[in-house]
Amino acid sequence: MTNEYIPAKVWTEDTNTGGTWASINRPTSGARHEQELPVGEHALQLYSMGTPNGQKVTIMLEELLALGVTEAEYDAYLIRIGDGDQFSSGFVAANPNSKIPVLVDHSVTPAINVFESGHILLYLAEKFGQLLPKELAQRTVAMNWLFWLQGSAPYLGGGFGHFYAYAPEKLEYPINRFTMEAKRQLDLLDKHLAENRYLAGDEYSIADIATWPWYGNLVLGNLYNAAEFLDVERYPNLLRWANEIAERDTVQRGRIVNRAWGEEWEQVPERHSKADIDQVLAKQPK
Ligand SMILES: N[C@@H](CCC(=O)N[C@@H](CS)C(=O)NCC(=O)O)C(=O)O
Repeated sequence: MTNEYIPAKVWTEDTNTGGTWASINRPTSGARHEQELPVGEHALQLYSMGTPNGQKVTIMLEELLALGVTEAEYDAYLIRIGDGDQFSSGFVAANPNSKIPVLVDHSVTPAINVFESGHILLYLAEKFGQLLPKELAQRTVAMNWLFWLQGSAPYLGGGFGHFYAYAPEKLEYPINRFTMEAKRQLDLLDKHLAENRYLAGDEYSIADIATWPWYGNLVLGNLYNAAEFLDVERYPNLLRWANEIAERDTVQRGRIVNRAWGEEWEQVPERHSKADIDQVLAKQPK
């Protein structure tokens, strides 16, 4: 391996790295343009995009609705991160970190802004008393895996996925480094799921809802087109779990919200009522 790059004494912004996300990246935070966020009729307002981090929250909201929690009705607005919508003054006021998803809860005054997808899941689980085991030991297992996911997925997305799928050049060193870590994570999940139906044992929880959009989608071939490269057949327990969760009606509904790419029957850019998803799913070939 050769390396002709010698870092400058001080890094400056004029370095153009190229690649899919280069045009929106800057080394500063804060709003870049003035624009308020739209607000719909429901108490819960979600500003997101159907990436794995976005899917976590829309799957959670669909799970809550399926459990009969009518207060979980929500409006979901599409934030086009490639166009820089996350840098509007309205979005930054709700989430100064400028990353989807962000949830605004208008059921209380003043409204509460909730950012970080793992925290949004916990906020909703606690608010509605659902999808988080009540008993301390099992709740702790669920929280272990929820925190694990939040800490681990960036190695999969920002590490493996970035260098395998998005970087302008295929670079051997980072692809090897992050493939090693991604496969270690897959092996860890596979071993845990050999002994457990769900991440927190026998109870489906926010730990599964956080993890499926990343590792479930990955092994099912829905993320980075990397299932063959990662030889996912080596993780049968993880595949069993991924397939079982993929079959849930709630997951099939939640995964297509705030999505504006792919097949016609998997695109619900905005969601304001149950019918918005029903109409799109009805187009799916039988
Ligand atoms: N730790 C955050 C990560 C959120 C995140 O990385 N969101 C990405 C899309 S998946 C994003 O908004 N990227 C836009 C940008 O980086 O400007 C969470 O879990 O909510």
